[in-house]
Amino acid sequence: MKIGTQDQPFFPRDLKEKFFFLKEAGFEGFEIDGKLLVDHLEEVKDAIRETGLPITTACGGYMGWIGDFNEERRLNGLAEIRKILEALQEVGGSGIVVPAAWGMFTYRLPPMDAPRSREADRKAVNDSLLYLETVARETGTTIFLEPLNRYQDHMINTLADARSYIEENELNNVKIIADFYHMNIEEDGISEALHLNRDLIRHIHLADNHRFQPGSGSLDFSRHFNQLKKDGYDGFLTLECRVRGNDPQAEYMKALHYLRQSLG
Ligand code: LER
Ligand code: MN
Repeated sequence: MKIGTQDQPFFPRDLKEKFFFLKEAGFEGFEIDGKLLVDHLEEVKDAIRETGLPITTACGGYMGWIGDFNEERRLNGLAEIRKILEALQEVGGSGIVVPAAWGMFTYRLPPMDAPRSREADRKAVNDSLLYLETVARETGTTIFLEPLNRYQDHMINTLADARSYIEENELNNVKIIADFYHMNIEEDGISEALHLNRDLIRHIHLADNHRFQPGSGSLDFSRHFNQLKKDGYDGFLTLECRVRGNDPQAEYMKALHYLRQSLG
């Protein structure tokens, strides 16, 4: 298993400097914002060539969720995701991380009445995934479908939810991304859910129980990594977390060290 990271405010802003910094820090891959990739494709290619640091995946950087309530926005999101997948193909990235939606609606906070039925939710997500399945096939990429916790999305919260869409539509280019932070809220057990869905998990996001840097909270990373090892997971573990402490950069390096130790 390799360790990657998303961007952080304390990384250099300049793209090439960012890549050199990440390489030097010991990260093995970078999960890039989709818009940053599309808008700076040539610069990203140069940075990969000069540092050898790969782009693993993209996350975000498009307007309109695959399960958007607004049809025009949903279709716009799909068109932008297509562009991101085409760019990923050019840089050798494996695919894009997509939730059903993020911050659009939750059943758990007022007003609690959804503006659309569960059947219509499902149809929107199904339609989007069937379309993205063909784009992923054409571009040799993968759609990593991401369950989010109940406060961030009302449609796909557990790995089992994500699996049900993949199975119902017989999708081959849509897989599951397991995010430890969301799993800690939604799953009965992180290791157990990882094991049950081992055939579909192809990407992982890491944060501790409170979404701060791994090692600062209560998750048992060694235990979950051992489970992944036993199940033959050989994909990326990508840091997606907030950072607290007086010196965020030093805390982040501490978290990377902690993860390497937990990997054994
Ligand atoms: C949002 O909480 C999240 O986990 C991101 O990966 C969004 O896809
Ligand atoms: Mn995530």
